[in-house]
Amino acid sequence: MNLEQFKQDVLTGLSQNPKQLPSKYFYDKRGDELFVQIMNMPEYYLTRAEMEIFQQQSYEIISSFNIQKGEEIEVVELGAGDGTKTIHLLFELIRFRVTFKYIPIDISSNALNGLEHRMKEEIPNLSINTLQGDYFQMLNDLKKSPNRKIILFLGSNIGNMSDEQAKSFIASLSQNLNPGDKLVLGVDLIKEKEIVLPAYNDAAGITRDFNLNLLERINRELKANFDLAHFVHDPEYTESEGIAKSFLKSTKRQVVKIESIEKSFVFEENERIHTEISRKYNDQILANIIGKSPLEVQDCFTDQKSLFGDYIINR
Ligand code: AVI
Repeated sequence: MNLEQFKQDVLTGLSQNPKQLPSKYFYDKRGDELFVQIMNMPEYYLTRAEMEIFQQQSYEIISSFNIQKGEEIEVVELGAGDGTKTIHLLFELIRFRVTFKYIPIDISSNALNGLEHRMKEEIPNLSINTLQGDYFQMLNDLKKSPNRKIILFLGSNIGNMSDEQAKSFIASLSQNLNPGDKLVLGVDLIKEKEIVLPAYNDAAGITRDFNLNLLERINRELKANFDLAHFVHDPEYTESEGIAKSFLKSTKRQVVKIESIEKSFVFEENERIHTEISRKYNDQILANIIGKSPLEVQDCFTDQKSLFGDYIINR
């Protein structure tokens, strides 16, 4: 993590009206641990729903790739994760005697080492090539390989981007793919508030701690004095918009000092910092994000309750 960038982003975000902070800073060591706990909360249906798709429909997903006899492919995963969904797909490729290489890309070498270790335990002969660095840089290098690529971008990670960011992400991604390559894009589907909101406001308070941990991180790394007793987790969701939003709300008028950027910020009573968006998708929203890029939707696999979707997208 680049400390200067962190300072700059906090300064810019808290100087705006309304105040905001980038959600990518949730993920320090404690944030990673809390996110693992969130994924196990009964209210957080996303991970289980996508897991069900990979457990039950990996055969159909692979069939949608149209792999020719004798063809060698590369399965490239953006954002390493723990591989527990991907492994079902890899098992199925092995069952069908497809020759493939698994290439997880992540900015964290720690995450990649853990993943490689676990995958090799499950599949000792796995041909795995971990790549540490920027997604697009790495994809650009991979573009030279003659083998067709299946890109996995799972877990609703695209949901934490604004629509503008998602559009430019998809445009950059498509520039780094060759015709015939495919993208498996995992997205949370738009549904009623009664299901979505509790996923971002679990009864055990793990998501609250996850959100507040951002202030703790700023306190520690940027020498600030946020008083966590006077900020509360304040999530919201409207089905018509399809975006869950998380805020931290100041429960009183207070002044917070951030030493390392030599700045103080006033928070009015009930003033909020916007910390995260979690965009939910449907076919129209995805079509808008793909826009005029040379990608097109081929198929969508959903879990039995249609909570989550894994879109198969062609370059
Ligand atoms: C990582 N990302 C897809 C999660 C989500 O659902 O937006 C992050 C998260 N934030 C709160 N709970 C989970």
